[in-house]
Amino acid sequence: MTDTVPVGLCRDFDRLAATGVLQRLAEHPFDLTAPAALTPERISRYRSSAAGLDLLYATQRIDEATLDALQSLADESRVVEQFFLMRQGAVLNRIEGFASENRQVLHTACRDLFAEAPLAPAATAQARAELAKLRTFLAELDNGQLVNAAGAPFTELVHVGIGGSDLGPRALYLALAAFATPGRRVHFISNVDPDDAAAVLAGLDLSRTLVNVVSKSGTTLETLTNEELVRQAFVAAGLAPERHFLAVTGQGSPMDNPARYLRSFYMFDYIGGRYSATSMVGAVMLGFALGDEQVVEILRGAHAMDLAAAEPAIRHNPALLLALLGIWNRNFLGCDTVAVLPYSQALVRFAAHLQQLDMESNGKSVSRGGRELAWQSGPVLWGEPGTNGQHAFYQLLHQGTTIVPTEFIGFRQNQLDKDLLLQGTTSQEKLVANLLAQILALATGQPHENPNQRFAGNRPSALLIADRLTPYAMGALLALYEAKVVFQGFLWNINSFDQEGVQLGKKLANGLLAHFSAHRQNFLYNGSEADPRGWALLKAAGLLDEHV
Ligand code: G6Q
Repeated sequence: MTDTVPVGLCRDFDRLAATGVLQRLAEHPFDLTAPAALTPERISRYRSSAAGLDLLYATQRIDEATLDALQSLADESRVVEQFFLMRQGAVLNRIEGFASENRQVLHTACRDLFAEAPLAPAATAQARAELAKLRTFLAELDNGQLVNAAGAPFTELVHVGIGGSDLGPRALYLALAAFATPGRRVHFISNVDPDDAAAVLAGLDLSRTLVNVVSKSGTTLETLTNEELVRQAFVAAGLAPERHFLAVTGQGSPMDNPARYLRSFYMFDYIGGRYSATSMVGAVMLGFALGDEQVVEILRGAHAMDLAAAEPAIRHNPALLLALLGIWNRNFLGCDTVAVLPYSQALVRFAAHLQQLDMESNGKSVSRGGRELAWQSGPVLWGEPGTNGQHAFYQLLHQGTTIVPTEFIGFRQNQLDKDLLLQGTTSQEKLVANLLAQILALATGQPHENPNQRFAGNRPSALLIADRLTPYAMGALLALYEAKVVFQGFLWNINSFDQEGVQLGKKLANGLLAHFSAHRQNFLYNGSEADPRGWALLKAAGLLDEHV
């Protein structure tokens, strides 16, 4: 099935009846600082669960009337129906009436592997075939069939990619490094800054190193440059790159050249970069580090959340509920940013992944109908692990003039079995006590006669909590945020799957590079004629010799 989504489903946000209701409710949002606001009954009732994750949302500025209106908003925009059409393979990556991408959006097909009747059978068959290739490759590494020229096993893997080909995979690896196979290490090169590659390569035994080059397009400047840099390091060490380099790319891309690689894996047009962590883009590196069973666990967790996202009742669909609470805070309470604060050191790069996922998807100014938006779309998303953040920027969260809604992430147990009992409590207990204390402090505030010690409260937050950060839980968490972003895009009636906003900078960078190379070849080149502003900037920044 490759239908487009019926235009009738793409309703503009400002034309939905529920937006008017929500605007009226937002004149008097629920007051979390009122003495009887945060009752035990409210705290236990405002909880929604799926795939082993609980969403606690009593500390949002909502009541039953708000939730009912948010339900109407979801019903009116038929977001769950659109999500289902997406999973079936509808062409959602497009702008009606204008030249645009025109693609299906099928990252969910990578984890529909477990369904008896997958919703997009052709895409899931391709995902199955790639997973089977990966399993064969990993088995050959494990049983010693695939070794280096000296007969020694590969112990290191350098993952080379950028943007969607780096952030999600890297966040997942760091989140799950506690489950890594002993003796295997993963390193990442993404930035075209040569110091990034140099720092990674320093001290690596290249003879035992695999290099996983990941680029869907096979044309990305940073990745191709870094691949070449690393290839040259192998050649200089007397090693044959084709015995060490792996490729993950789109079929038919310039990188689709199996003779240059030990193995080639594919990802497909219908999976966007920032949604690709559960395709081969993440799976090859994660399979090397964690083994294929853990990769399957990640996919299982993600699949469970994809299924849960099909629930139309918002109170029973955490991904949709989180999306709607975000819209309440953004469009009706006027909050410009959202902070994601994981109380788990392993999630150190998760906010960086979500920055891309959310802001590249929903940082848009035109609707799917090509109309300039008359409403706000995606907020600025940022975050850092707690408790570190508490000792840094939480001052602003509690007492700043900007209200920042927060999404806390926590776990009941830590990943490893090491902990310390000190002064009657474990470190894990200290961590979660701090998390819950922040939630209460932000919501209820603290009156004080000294204005400098006053906390206004009414700062909304939500908590996502699971038992332990396992591969399954990580898959569920990743898919929850993917679904949240997609739901918000549907609600705002924007295309969450293109990224035209990154093109202009790329084009101008290529123009500036032309100055450098022409300048290198011909000392008399006068670039000011070709591009006076770029030329002037290069000179003002001291990047070209003054006398040229
Ligand atoms: C993500 C974007 C972008 C992309 C990178 C890398 O959704 O499309 O971040 O992932 O530009 O692209 P390649 O994988 O094609 O190298």
